[in-house]
Amino acid sequence: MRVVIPHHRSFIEPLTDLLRTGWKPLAALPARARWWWLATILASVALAPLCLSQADALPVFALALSALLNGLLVLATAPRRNRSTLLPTFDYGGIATLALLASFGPAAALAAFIGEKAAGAFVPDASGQRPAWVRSVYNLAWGSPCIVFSWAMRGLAPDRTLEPVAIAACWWLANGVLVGTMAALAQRRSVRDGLRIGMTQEGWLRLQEGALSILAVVVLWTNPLLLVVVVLLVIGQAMTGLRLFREYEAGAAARDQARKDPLTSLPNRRAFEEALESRSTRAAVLMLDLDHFKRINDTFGHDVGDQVLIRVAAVIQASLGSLAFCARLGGEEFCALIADVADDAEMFGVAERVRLAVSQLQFEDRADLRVTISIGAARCRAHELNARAAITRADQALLCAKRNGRDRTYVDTLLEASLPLAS
Ligand code: GH3
Ligand code: MG
Ligand code: MG
Repeated sequence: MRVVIPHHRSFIEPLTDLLRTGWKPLAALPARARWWWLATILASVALAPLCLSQADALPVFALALSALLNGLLVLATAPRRNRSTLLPTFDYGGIATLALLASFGPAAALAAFIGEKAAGAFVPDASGQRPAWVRSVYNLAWGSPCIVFSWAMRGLAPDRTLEPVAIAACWWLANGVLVGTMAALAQRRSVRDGLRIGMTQEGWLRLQEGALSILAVVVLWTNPLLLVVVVLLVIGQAMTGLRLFREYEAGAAARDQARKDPLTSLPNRRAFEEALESRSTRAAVLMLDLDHFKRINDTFGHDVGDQVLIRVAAVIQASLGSLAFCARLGGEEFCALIADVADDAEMFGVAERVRLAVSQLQFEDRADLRVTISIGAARCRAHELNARAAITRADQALLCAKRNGRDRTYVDTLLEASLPLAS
């Protein structure tokens, strides 16, 4: 007799799911950004015991409490609607971390920081970029070395009142340098560029944090009753956060608009260029061009031409689904970046599916209107830094498809095999 063990979804499964899918955005980073990320994680792991050993005989429960309180603060202050919008405000350590660093030392600050990041990991992420938990680990990776560095530098201050100033200044510096370097590596910029970003854009946010924290700590030391001032400062920080993120939202909407083709609503060339930067190693590119589109315009008029473009865009998008990033490059040219393709045969199959779907398009009031497309397809190669080389090859394949009768798909490797001299 077979014993059937009922399958319970253990708590491990969501965790492994999370790890599997959560790794993807990291895997899409350029290699040197990944190495930097790994190095900072290792550094933070190595520095944590040092932090804890420096704790000024702080009771363990105070540590746990500060972490918990800070975590709860993040969850409580993030608004229920669109919580993720406010998340980054508290994502950067802020008053709690710095005040704790100045008053109780790195162990307390680290615990609070970890609590905040852990809480951040459970706030839903709507940005569509990295999952919140990856951002949390990411921030922990640079945050911990920053805390230790800042604490170690407190000796620069001539007296105890100025100590928090030294700590805050060093926190700001270390934060800016680390975040900027990471940003530069992730965006394939030079480290110098990254430092500039870190010290300006990122740095200003942290400078404000630092200034508020210094005030908070000094105020606490001079008169404990002035705790009210600290509370006001925290509220002020939250208001600044709200304003900042309204600006962020408006900026993000404007950015989205600048990356959208108004006619077909597909991403435009600019958005496509950006998507190319984060392609996977198994990506493929399709270049798609309508056949004799000029004739359609000339025969049926420009308005009908526009309708054809809209319908074709929708068909391309629908037949490729969420696995591909489709864009209108301009005119009657489209392009698709397919995330994961095993071999040329699979790529050809996908392209043919799109081509057939377009050729079956029906226009109710114009039975005589037939639309076809030609497609050039190429897969990215492991040694190529980005998908640009694949685009060039797909373009050449498209040209051959046009020359050889249109309404067909050509794959770049077939050209190379049959035309060894046409390099
Ligand atoms: P081929 O098969 O070789 O690609 O021929 P074609 O006629 O499709 O290509 P060609 O590049 O000669 O013509 C493209 C035409 O697309 C010319 C241009 O007027 C038209 N076009 C470009 N953008 C738009 C648009 O937004 N709307 C409309 N209706 N037509 C457009
Ligand atoms: Mg054309
Ligand atoms: Mg064209």
